[in-house]
Amino acid sequence: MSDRRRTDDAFHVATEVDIRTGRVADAYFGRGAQVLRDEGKNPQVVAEIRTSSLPRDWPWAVVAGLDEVLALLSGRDVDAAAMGEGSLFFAEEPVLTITGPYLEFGELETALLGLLCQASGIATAAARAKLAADGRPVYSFGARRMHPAIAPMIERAAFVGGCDGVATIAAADLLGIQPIGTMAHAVVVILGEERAWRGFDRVMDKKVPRVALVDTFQDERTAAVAAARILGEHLAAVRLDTPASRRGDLGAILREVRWELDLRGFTEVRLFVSGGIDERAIVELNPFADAYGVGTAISNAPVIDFAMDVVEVDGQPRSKRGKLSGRKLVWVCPECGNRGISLWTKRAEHCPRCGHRVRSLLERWVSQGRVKAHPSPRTIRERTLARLQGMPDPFERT
Ligand code: PCP
Repeated sequence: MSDRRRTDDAFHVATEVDIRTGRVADAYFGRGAQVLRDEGKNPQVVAEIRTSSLPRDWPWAVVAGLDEVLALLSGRDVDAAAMGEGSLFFAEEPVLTITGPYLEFGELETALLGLLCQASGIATAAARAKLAADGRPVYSFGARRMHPAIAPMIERAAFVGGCDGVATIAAADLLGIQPIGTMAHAVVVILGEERAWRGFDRVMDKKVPRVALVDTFQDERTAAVAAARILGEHLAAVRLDTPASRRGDLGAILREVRWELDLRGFTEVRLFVSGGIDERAIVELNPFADAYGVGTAISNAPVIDFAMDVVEVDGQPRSKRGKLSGRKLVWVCPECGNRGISLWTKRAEHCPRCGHRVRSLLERWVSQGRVKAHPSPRTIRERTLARLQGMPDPFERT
C-alpha cells in the first residue's frame, strides 16, 4: 500500500496534486520513465491524441475537456496544438498534438486521455440531444448518475456540448449561470400536490420559473389542469417524469395534457419532460414537448476512445503498428467544408475539391508551457451550436 494513501479521506477521489504529479497515472508510465532515464534518453517527440473509431453510430463527436488538458500542461516545457473546445471532429483526426521532451509529459498520458475521453463523450451526447430537440431547450439532469466529485466537469461538458442549462449548483457557479431546477418527487410525496405547488410558488425567488411536477399521484392530465387552476398565470410549465410502469405511450399522454390545458385556456403552460429521455425519445416527443431534462443519456454517455501515440522521435516519423507516423494537421476548406489530414511537413495549402485555400483546425494553445487564454463556456457553447448547424441531421429527419 502506498505510504501516501490517505486513510482519512471520506471520498475516493484524486486531488489536483495527484493529477498534476502523475499519481493517477498508470504505474507503467512511471516504470517506462525509469528505464528511459536509466538509458539517458529523453528525446524530443510529437505525440498525437486521436481516436480510430467513435461510439455507437456517431458520425462525428465534439471535443471537450481541453481547458483541463491545457491546465495540466501549463508550466511544462511543451508546445501543444489542438482543436478548440467544442470543435466537431471525425475518427482518425488528431484533436491534440503535444511536442516536447517525452519525460516532460509522458507520465501524464492517463490524465490527459481521461480529461478528454469522458468530457468529449458527454459533450457529444449533449450536442446530439440538442440537435434532436430541434430548437427546444435541453437541460443536463444527470449529475446524480455519476460520482459527485466530477459533477461540475460533467455538467460543464454537457453545457459546452449544447445543453441550455445545468441542474447542480456547483456547475452553474462554474458556468456563471443559474441552475435549472423544478421540484423533486419527495416534496410532493410529503406535502401532497397542491401544498407542494403552492409552497414552491410562495417560497421560490421570483426569478425561478414555476414548474409543477404532475406525475406523482394521479393522471398527468388531471394534475396538470389542477396545477394550472391553482397557480394560474404563475405556472410556467408542468413536468412529466412519468415512471416507466405508467409510461406507455408518453407522446399520447403529452398530447392529452396539451389538449386538456389548451381546452381550458392554459395555452401558455409549457410541457417539460424528464426521466429516461434520450435522443430517440426527444425526436418522438417533439410534437408535444417544449423542453427536456436529460440525465443518464448525457452524463453516462459513452467515452470517446482516444489514444495518445508518439508519431515522431527526434524529428523522425515513427509510430507503432496501426498508427500513421509523422506529425499531422487537420485542414478544412472554409469554402466547401471539405476536410482532411496531411503531414505537417507537407501541409495541404488548397482544397483538392474546390481549390480554395484551406486552414488548419489545430491551433497552438501551449507554447513552452504558456497557455493561451481559453474562451468562456458560453462562447464555446455558442460555437458548438453554430458548428452543429452545418452538420447533416444524424436523425435523418426530412
Ligand atoms: C429523475 C429526476 C431526474 C431525471 C429523472 C433524470 O427522477 O427527475 O432529473 O432521469 P434520467 O437519468 O433517466 O434521464 P427521480 O429519480 O424520480 O428523481 P426525483 O424524485 O428527485 O424527481
